[in-house]
Amino acid sequence: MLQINPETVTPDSLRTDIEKHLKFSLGKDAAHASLYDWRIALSLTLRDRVVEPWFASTRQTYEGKHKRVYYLSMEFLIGRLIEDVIINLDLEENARVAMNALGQDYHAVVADEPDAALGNGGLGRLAACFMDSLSTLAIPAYGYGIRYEHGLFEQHFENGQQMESAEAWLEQRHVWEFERPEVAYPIHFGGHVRTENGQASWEPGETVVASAHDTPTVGWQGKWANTLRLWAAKPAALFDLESFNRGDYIGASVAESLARTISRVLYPDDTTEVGKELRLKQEYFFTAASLQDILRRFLSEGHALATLPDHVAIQLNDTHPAIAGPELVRLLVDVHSLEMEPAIELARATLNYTNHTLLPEALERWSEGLFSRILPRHYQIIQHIEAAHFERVGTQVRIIEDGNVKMGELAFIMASHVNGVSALHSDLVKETVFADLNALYPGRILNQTNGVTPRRWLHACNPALRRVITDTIGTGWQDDLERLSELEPNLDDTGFLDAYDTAKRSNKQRLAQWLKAEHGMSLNTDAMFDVQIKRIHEYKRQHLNILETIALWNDIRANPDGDWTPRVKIFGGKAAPGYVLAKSIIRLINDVAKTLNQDPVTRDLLQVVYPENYNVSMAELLIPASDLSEQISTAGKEASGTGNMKLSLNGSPTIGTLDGANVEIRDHVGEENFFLFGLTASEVEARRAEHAYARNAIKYSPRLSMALEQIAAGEFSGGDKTRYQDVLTNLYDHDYFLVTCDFDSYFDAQRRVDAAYRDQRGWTRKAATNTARMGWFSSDRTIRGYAEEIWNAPSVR
Ligand code: KOT
Repeated sequence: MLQINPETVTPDSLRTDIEKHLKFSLGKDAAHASLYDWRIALSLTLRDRVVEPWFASTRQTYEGKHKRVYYLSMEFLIGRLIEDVIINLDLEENARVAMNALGQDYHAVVADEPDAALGNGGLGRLAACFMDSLSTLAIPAYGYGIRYEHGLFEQHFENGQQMESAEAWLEQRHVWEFERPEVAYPIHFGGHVRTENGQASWEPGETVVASAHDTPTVGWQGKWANTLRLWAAKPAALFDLESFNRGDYIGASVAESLARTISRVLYPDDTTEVGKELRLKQEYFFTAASLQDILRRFLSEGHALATLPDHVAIQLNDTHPAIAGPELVRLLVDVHSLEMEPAIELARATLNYTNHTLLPEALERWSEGLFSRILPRHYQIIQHIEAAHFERVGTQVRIIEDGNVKMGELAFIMASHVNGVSALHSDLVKETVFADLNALYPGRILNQTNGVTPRRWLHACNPALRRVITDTIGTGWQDDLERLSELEPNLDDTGFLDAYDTAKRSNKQRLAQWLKAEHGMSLNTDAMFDVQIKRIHEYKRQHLNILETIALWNDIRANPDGDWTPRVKIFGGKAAPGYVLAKSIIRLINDVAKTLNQDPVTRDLLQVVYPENYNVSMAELLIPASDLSEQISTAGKEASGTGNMKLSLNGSPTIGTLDGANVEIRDHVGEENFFLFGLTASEVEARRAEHAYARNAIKYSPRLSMALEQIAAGEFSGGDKTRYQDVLTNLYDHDYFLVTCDFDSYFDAQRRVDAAYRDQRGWTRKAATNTARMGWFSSDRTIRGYAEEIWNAPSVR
């Protein structure tokens, strides 16, 4: 394990190297350098300091023949990479001093880096937190994914409506990756399978090349660095010279552009319906490239194939890489000449699968027709896998059924361990989607409750609170987060609570300044900041929040001199571009914001803001400034949540349902520091069976009725009575997510929040107690769980 050489990280050495890079890597002199130039020069300087620990880690893994973990994920939602390096190498202060000495504003330089938005939300951000923890814990690991040319779309609002535009992070120089032109694998699609003497061989119709790009991911204090290897699609033959010579200039580059299409864009759907041919190709593309790479590395170390599971553990991040099962079998049988049955067993012993959602529309299935056309050999192998499974346990559960290939069943059957992402979710996985498979393979399903990296989600994003914590309990909590419990004895200490409160206030001011500068919004920083940040989805119920906002507005207007608790409701999040109802909810929030923020009677008491284009970097500003965390999903629908953990950790108590990891958060922080409301998961199921449950709930709730009637009357849409017809019809007649049934309970919980917040000292104590008791939710704890219970991959430390 490498120790950073302290001489290479002084402000002077940094400054010298920044100037050197500016001159020799960018060809600029300081007088003419732009913000961008300074940022690239600083980044190259920092990158130089990552390379040594990175090499040392790779060397140590090879020499020690350590087991490696491979995390296969369609998404890695990393955000700004410069931050990871600065945080983990502890270079913040020295980099600031160096940049200041060069006449540059350090914060502006860091903020100039575009977010790497190679993910939609929770699933992708979890993968990024896991990479941070794997390196911090010195577990040899590779993340494998796709190097999308365009990450998640950019959102802006026109008349309150979401508009999307292409994101283009790679238009700027991306200095954190190392291109590896020599690491390239052919990836085949289509064609047919020829069988001779019982030997199958795949004669593909189309081939592209997967080309590797490596980003070092350095852990806390730079003692270990793993690799994030992202694949870009390239044509097998760069250019069709024959067509070009014939004068067919467009035809000459068709193959190239078709091939590149595969890694062109991230699909913008988060737990919503997917199922396009290109998506299946993307999934196979990165999975097949990763498996070839894994086997090559494994065989280069001289191991026998039969020992694969002793040296390799592969984790499938949901079913997107579930084709890994049949692909690994294909490589073992067709390329390495193993028999089918032992190949299936070997593959299973190597693979594990994490389920991240129970929502039926997000459970992947491909039509047999499409699947067998794109991957004919894999279709055959899946039939073999299914036959082996029947042989073992009987025919109750099929992989291919009703004309579909079901990826959840495939992933389950081909995994040695299947895990859910919170205690409640894992129980529901056992009781619902995989009840039958759970009975056939008892013990295969286990739980690993999600976590978040405290380096980025406390230390880096919240310097004010970081200082209070370190002043109180000393340093070392960043990689041992349970030490936050040492704050507990200070929870009644006036000095500590004052300092905690001051930190929160300064974070609120920082956010207000940023919102003013970037979005032209003015916030009352004395008000409670009530934050709901996440993808827009019916099950997350942003519409429950906005309905409560309307009802509160009505109450305030009826009694303007009442003892109200001033609030700013802050929303952030994107909707999948094809998700019509989610987009209506966005527009409704913006319409309500416009109306309320103009009301002279109420606007100092209740304000609604919705800055556009929520992303990781915006989350890093919002989370430390939040007073109240909205986690209000329909019970049973949010697999875990991780925003809930980040907010609570940063001193923002939760108002929430008993859903996902909320349940465990409440157990940890204590019920008096959590505002619970709503139906439980089993009550939700029961209520849905009742006749006219939504209309009845509306009828017996005067506040809800009034809010819905105001929307219907066009009160927020300039008299347009039809604008929110879809939202209203949905609530009255379908309300699958029980917004109406939970409304009163939610409204009451919010009034309990109001009362609690008026006792400022009491509130600060609740907030600080949240911080003190959230140590368990570090992704280091989660990764230790995977390492011990799933991967059998110890730290090399
Ligand atoms: C599913 C299909 C396509 C794209 C994304 C998903 C997805 C995302 N499934 N689950 N998630 C979220 O994963 C997070 C990390 O485990 C959870 O905290 C969150 O509850 C899931 O909604």
